[in-house]
Amino acid sequence: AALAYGGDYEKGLMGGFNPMVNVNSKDKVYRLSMISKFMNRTHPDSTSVPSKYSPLVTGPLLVPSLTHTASTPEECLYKGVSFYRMLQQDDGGYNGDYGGPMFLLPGLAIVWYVTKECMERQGLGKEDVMFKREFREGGISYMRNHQQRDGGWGTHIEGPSTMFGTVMCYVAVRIMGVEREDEMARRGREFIRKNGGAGYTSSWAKFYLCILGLMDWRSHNSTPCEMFLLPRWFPFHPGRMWCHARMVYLPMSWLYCKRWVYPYADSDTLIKELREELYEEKWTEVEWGKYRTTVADMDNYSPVNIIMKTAQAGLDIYENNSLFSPIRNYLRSLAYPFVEEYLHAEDSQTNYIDIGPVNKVLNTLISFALSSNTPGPAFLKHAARVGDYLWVAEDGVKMQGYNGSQCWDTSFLLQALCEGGMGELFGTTVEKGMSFLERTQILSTSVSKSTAAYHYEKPKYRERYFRHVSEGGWPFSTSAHGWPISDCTGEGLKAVLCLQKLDRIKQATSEGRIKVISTKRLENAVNVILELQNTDGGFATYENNRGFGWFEWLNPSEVFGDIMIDYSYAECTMASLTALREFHDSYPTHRGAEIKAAMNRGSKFLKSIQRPDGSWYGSWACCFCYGTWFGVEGLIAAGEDARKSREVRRACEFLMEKQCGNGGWGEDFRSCYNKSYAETNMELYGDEDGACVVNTSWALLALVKGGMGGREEVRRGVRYLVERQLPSGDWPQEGISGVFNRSCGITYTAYRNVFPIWALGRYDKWRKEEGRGEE
Ligand code: LAN
Repeated sequence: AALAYGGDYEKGLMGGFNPMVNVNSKDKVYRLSMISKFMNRTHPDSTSVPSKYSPLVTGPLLVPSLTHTASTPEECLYKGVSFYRMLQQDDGGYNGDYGGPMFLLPGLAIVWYVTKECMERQGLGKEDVMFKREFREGGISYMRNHQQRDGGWGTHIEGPSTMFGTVMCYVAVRIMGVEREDEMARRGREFIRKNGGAGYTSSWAKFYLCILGLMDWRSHNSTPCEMFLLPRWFPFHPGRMWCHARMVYLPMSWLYCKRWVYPYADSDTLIKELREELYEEKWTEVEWGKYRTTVADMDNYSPVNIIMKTAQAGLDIYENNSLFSPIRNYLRSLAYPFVEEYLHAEDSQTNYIDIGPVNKVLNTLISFALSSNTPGPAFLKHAARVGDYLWVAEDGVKMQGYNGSQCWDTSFLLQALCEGGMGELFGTTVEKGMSFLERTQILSTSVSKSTAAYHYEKPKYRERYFRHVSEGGWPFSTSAHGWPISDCTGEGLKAVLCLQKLDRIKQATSEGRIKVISTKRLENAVNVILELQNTDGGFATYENNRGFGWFEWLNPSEVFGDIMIDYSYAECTMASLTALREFHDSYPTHRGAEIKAAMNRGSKFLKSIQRPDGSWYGSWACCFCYGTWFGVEGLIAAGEDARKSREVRRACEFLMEKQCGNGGWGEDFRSCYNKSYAETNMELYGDEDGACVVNTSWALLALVKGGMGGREEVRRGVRYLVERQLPSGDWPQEGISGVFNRSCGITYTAYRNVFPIWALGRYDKWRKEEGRGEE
């Protein structure tokens, strides 16, 4: 069974396993059954791999060994690639499990429920167009697997229970069909009631409760859509916010201002039951106004600032005092048309995928509401792309944090292969990868004039919908998604630049098997990057930083930190700088002076955010090992001499100091949360010494780059990677690697393959250049 549009079922199963609280015991069984799926697959490259490296090669079959483990780093490297290339998709990209957050599937379930009930009650058919029964059943298993011992659910799979996670998941399992007396439901309900009832959940969960008719809109803070009427120069304009915050604010403001509620809530028995289950007090006696400001401590990662609290109190009067209704109604009548047009623009620019999983489900609901609560054409287009976000894995069906990490993972792997000198050997893999990157670059001129991409790239529309230039950029996932990102563009560009030097790729392009990526297209990519540099010299994610630090005082989310503006990040800065450097080396005449100036400013920025202990904070993965790798790589690309640089030395010293007893590196998720280095929490994950392969690889990448290849620390780190490799050539999936908004973990299953391969490849190259033998 194909898992809809995002990927295929078999590969879904390969997606990787997250060691979370309840499912550990099944790990081994799943791994073996996954590998067996590949036993009969012939890979076109098999014959070119020296059999020395694939001990079980028989005839044209390359089969990962289930018993043999690598003994040298080089063998380990080839085994790692031999395994991982089998997971390449037919389109040349990679796809992996991108789950982690627990609050996403519930959003989908809630929108599915209200739309399906409306359709059914109006006699419009029962068909579950947006969320099929098999997936819902898988979703229930997912919830069962991730329920914690205390009965709650976390905000993400490895976090402790929060009211946010619990209320969302509880409501989700009930509406997906779990009975009130089911053990999981009973325990979940107890957790909620013990913590004061659903009124103490955080604002996003309250939002969904209001939609379902499980909470009165009085309990939700004002989310005025009038904000979009403000003039562009206004210091606090939604167009200045981080695009993810803006794109969630947009549908939320529409639904809030309309006070949209599931129209059959009052006559729905399940809703009536839930109204009893979620609160301590009787539903009819709840004083809704009081819940507007309540939130459980466990959810309150970034408490709402006093300034925002005051603003919210003022807005509460504006929303509920009849004195203001004429002006409110007037302003809203002006704002709705633009908000609706903007929602539509986002849908069509992204082919109904939308920038992320939250606005995806809210926009879907609005498309339904806008066609008088019936499944109109826009709703059906939305429904058709729900599958892009779903993933079938060992722990159940989940909604992913994005429509995948395809482009990002593929760019890393390809760079790793090139750097490790394996590009020619694994020719089919790189050829398919190159073709994927070619098709994934965001273009507006080569697509049909009738498509949204062509239309919206015009400056007039970009301006209108607060979009940055897209043409030439690379996205994180697919070109259909279409939002370019600084570092994804950087990594994509670097991958293309190194691939283009390979004979195999030259041959494939000259024979017409893959399309040429013209110099113009590379220049466009550089243009996207240069345009994205902030005035502080750093690079943010999708757009320039358009706001101010004080926007964070207005962060209403409670559960997330640093979400209001697009900040400059170490990671985005490094990827942009290294890409500019590589490009400049190959094409020195194109905007040469500007590129040099950009690199200088970028380098200064990186130095300015290096911490006194030599490390960099990583915002998008866990945590200081990740950030420090980016810092080192970025500085060196921007011209720092690894051997002489004080900054690079300090960074390397930081890393070496953090090495664990067994030679690996590891770090706890609390590093991200608390912004200070935390050793692995051994009770939860990691091996006996708290190290894991992903962090070890980042540390090794930084150290070898930083000129420490000959150090004992590096040799031991490499040894660690060899020892941790599984007989198949895969590495174990360990603790959650990714993070966003400081507090939410997100799984990157590709990291356990891509980064060990890259680190070993870099080490191997260094070793050969130094003329050293295998240890
Ligand atoms: C991502 C995924 C990719 C990631 C990198 C490219 C790795 C990073 O270097 C820059 C930031 C970026 C683009 C990023 C930002 C935040 C995202 C989009 C995510 C972590 C994927 C999911 C997350 C998004 C905000 C989740 C939806 C939840 C909300 C709170 C809106």
